[in-house]
Amino acid sequence: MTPLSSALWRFLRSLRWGLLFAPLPIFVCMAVFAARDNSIPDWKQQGVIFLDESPNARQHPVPVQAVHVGEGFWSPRRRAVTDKSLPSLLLLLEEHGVVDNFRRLAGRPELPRRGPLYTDSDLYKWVEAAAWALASNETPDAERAQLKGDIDSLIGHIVGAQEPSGYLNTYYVGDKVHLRFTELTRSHEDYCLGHLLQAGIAYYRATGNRKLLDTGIRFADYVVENFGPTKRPFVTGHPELEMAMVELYRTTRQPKYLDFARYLLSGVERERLKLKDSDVHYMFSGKPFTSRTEFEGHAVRALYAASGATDYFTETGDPAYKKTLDLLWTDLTMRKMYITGGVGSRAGGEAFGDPYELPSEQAYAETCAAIANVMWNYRLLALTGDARYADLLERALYNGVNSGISLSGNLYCYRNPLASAGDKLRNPWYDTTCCPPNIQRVFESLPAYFYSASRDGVYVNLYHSSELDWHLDDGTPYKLTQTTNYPWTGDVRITIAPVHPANFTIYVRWPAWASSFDVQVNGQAFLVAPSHKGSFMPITRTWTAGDIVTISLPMQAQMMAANPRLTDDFGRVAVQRGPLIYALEQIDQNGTALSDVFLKGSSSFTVEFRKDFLGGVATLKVAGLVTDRSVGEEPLYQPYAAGASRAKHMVNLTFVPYYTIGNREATPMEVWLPVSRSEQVVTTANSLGTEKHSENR
Ligand code: FUB
Ligand code: ZN
Repeated sequence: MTPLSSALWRFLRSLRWGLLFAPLPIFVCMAVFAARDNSIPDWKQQGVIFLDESPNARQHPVPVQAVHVGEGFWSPRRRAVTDKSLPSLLLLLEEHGVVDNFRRLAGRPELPRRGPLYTDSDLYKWVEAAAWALASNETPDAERAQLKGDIDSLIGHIVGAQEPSGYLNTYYVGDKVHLRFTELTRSHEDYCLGHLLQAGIAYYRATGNRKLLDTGIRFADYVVENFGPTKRPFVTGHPELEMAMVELYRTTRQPKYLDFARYLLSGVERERLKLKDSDVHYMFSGKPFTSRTEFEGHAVRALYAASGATDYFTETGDPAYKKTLDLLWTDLTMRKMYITGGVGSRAGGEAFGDPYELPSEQAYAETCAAIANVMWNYRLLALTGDARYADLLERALYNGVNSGISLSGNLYCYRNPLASAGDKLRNPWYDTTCCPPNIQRVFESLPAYFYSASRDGVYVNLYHSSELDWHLDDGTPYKLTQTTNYPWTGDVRITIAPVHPANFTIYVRWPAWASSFDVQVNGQAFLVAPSHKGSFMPITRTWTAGDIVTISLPMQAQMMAANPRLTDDFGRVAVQRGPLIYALEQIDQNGTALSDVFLKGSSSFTVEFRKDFLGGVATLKVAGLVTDRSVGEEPLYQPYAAGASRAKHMVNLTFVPYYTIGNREATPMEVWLPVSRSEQVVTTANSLGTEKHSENR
């Protein structure tokens, strides 16, 4: 629908009961409803998720195409994905037979089927990422042409592999045909279909081309026609299809896809499928979503399920879902998440741990799980307009997701630990290569996350130099331009230019980490009560072209402590500046062993901007302490008092942003550093002229 017809529809919807007794308006009203039900929304209006017609959505995400990204924090990261990551990963997908798996079914039977049973999803995710690159205003023409050619050729292979029934999976073919949809707890047929749909939707939203979308629809229809409460039973062994089915509903307005999402989330097939307790625990699927009270099992599966359930709630408003989503969010943020926004404490089962089980060195924190955290919080943010979800999205994005790809753009973390003895963290390829194309699709679609429209105006979700070229709910076009060097500095300047003066609200975010939030409108201090950190501040007025909002955020580094129940981090601190978590890498500490370093409880940090270091970062310098004798030489257990007289001397420490770790040689790394327990420092000069301290720790 065009913005105008969409506004007309909403106007009539608001009047529909009052119009009951007026035949002509009723007739008009019905005609508009009928037109709406059958009309396919305009692809140019659609973002990563499309919520313009979702009854419970507070925010309406904007399309990727509506945002021009200026130079800033994310521009080199996104450029690395477009220039290096996408082409190199496609070569690797070719090399490992992932594309041949499709060619094999499209007329090349001599080719072997290679790789684990979920490889189709990796190619679909690559296509989705490349599609968002086409939608991105920053993708250079030559690369755009190359990507378009690559996508079209891949779509040719994908379409060629589809069976007339609509079934499409490169693993369950030949002698495995009889196993189709019979081993759903492991088969990933559901997961691959979900990614096929998301890729098809992305390509459609980027170009208007329906070819891959229609391929996905044929397979989705096959599933919807053959499975359900009165047909064959279905369960998502790896949740993903829930999100995809709701997005397909939003794209086509066909209720059967929303109904199927409801069926998947209802978890009613436990008996028919003879699912074990361990299955429903691990898959986070197979029992009613609304019966969940905490996160458990496989982290990516659980967070994808929560994302799909949020999508479902956004369309239906079923209150049982919101209650469950709130419980789960509290469980995640109070007990089960790393400070980086990473998720998943255990390598065994790639799983959530018990409450407060968040080991640093053993952390699994798969990149896909941090991405799922972003996806979930993006949906919750859109649903509610509540800034706490933007805060969490930002935390996971800048840290736990961002660490997942090297500065060079062609090496990837699968695990993102918070401490390391010097392990190699990144590789170009994993046999289970789910994370690399996942991170690509997030970075390529990132501009759409910066802003969201709403009925009453626009939300500035994330701070970054950029220009939003969009329209108000009544169709009035405007441009919003943001200039900032965030998160290195905390000043943001927003200029607004509607085509004519218009009354609406600009929501600007006071991040939870910021102790103050100074806002000016056209040079005048702006205050609105109540305002508090971790909220959006609404600025409502008649905006005229050239109006300026300036924001100032304090960017002091601060030491963060974990809940004492998180025993792994007890007595330790992490360093955060703005949304960025910092880490110490041994390579920067002039020979000091990281395992002998302590921080003082009242440290003050100096910021140093280094343009040519790690792609351009702000490092943090602080005076810390190092033991005179390595703690490795101390006994395993000793009287408490012995630790109190441990001799230490001062050392200058340099912190780097966590996302940059592991980009040089392999070196020990630590996010959580032990802190001295006492500020009673006895200082003596040692022979080297450095200060020597004896203190409690
Ligand atoms: O199972 C498919 C993907 O592989 C999951 O999302 C990841 O966690 C990894 O297990
Ligand atoms: Zn992954």
